[in-house]
Amino acid sequence: MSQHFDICLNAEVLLEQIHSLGEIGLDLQNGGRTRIALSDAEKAGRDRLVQWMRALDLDVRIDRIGNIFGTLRSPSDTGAQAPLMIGSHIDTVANAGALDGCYGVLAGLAVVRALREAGRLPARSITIGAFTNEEGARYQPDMMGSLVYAGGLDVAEALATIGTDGTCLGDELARIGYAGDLEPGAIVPHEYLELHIEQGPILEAENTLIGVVENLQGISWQRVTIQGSANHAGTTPTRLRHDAGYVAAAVVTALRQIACDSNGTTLATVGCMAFEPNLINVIPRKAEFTVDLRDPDEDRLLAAEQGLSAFLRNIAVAEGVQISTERLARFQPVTFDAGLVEAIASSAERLGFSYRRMSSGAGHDAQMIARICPAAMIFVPSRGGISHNPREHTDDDQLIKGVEVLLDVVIRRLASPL
Ligand code: HGY
Ligand code: MN
Ligand code: MN
Repeated sequence: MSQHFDICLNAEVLLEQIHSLGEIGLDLQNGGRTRIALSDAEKAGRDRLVQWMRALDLDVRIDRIGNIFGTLRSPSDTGAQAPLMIGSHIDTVANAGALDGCYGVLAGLAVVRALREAGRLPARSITIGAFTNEEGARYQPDMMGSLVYAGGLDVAEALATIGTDGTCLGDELARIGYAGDLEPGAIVPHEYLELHIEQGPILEAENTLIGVVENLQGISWQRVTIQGSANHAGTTPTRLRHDAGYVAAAVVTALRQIACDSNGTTLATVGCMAFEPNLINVIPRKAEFTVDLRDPDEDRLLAAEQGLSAFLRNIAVAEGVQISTERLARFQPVTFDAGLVEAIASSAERLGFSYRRMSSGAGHDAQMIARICPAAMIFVPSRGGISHNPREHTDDDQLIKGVEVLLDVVIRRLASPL
């Protein structure tokens, strides 16, 4: 229980809201929920969040890239005060768990609710943020809303993004009614906190409750297109083939080797792949696939990218195919604010919770907001290290304790609430 005895979390409402939001976009056939950015299901999730923000009497604003902000105004805020921001995202991948992103946004509401229910107002305004298109599944890059917000991507360019389904991001944002008027970045946070599930195996394996996230690894996303020649599967000798399918498979194997050669720090993933004409008896004339490379060290990430480029150059000549690449996202590793990191560790210590300092393998909005203000993250364990999967799970008491740490940090960062 939080040390601020008159300020208590309403755990019941927090868990109820996590469950309720998790019901939106349920996919009973494949499991989990799917609220891909700017889809009808995501709109429904947005509408529910705005409803909850309004029920807490927060000042709700939407910016031009659809980021949603709810602010609990401090009496000392005459309108120009930089708020303490708590944020994350509520869009999901396909067949996702209920916690990725949503936990952090609803934890922010829980912190504000605890102050409201204690009849307290913060010495500094608190803004809860839900950033657009964190997952980047339909429109790349990922963390797009927070990237625009932090000034890393021009809003007009982001709005013109064409999705994997051929839709225009700006049109979809307008269609779901979330093309706001607030200039991205108009609310400059004093500092930023993000509570998130670990989505990895470390905390559970070490039987540790709280992850004090010091840094976040670099991310490189690209789309690779291989142009070969279609031909008959039964009459074309191997030596005469320009087989885009074979080359794609060879690249996937080479990427695994690049990852293994890095002593495990570089991670390589080919998540999407399509062949044309995609018929059983035709040698593929075209293969298109995505490459996700990650490493905590920028030089090693660069080396992995260069290793891939060299492999593509060589195999294009060897197999007589044309290969082109398109960069989809590129973020360097980020180090979070030492003072905030220390505050999180102190709160975990004070509350008597086990904790350990760690890196984040996943990308998060915090890595973008860290460009414009001090930022840090808090993790809670993921059962089996599983995420981006309907089996994503964190025990209720772990979820609640994670928010207690967040509340403790917030109250101490805001000095004494009025
Ligand atoms: O890709 C990521 O790490 C995040 O889930 N968008
Ligand atoms: Mn997330
Ligand atoms: Mn995610």
